[in-house]
Amino acid sequence: MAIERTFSILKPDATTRNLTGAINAVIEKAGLKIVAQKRMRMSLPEARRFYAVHSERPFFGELVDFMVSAPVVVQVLEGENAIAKYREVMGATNPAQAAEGTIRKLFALSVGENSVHGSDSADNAKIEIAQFFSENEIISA
Ligand code: RTP
Ligand code: MG
Repeated sequence: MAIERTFSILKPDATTRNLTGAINAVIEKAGLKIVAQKRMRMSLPEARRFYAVHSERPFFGELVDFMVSAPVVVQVLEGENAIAKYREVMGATNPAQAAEGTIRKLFALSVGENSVHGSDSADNAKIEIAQFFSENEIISA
């Protein structure tokens, strides 16, 4: 299996409840390596661009407002099969449907305030990583 990179966000509901370390522990325990990380405040244009695929969805306004409401931690995760593995570790979008032990089961508050984002494909991982990190900020070894 190939070593992949995926893009992760610890969302405002996680940072405001001081869960950065607790979530990172779950990520690392799953064998994913945090090869880049920064805490930042997302701007409105950045959030709109990031979630542009959802711009026609009824929850778009709410989603963007939430993402700019408090700091986020953006990350690049690396490991075997990292994209699918992180989706598994995150759990279902709606925490009520998330499996035991997943980040969303452990920490998420609701379908909106669901603690983490993870890329859903290799193409999107590339695009999302490039939106927030330059290659020299990603330290694999
Ligand atoms: P993400 O993109 O954040 O990793 O989450 P996901 O793939 O599991 O979910 P997606 O369908 O891509 O939706 C993106 C984010 O929008 C919010 N959402 N709210 N109120 C709602 O019905 C609703 N549906 C989705 C969630 O924060 C979701 O993570
Ligand atoms: Mg998604």
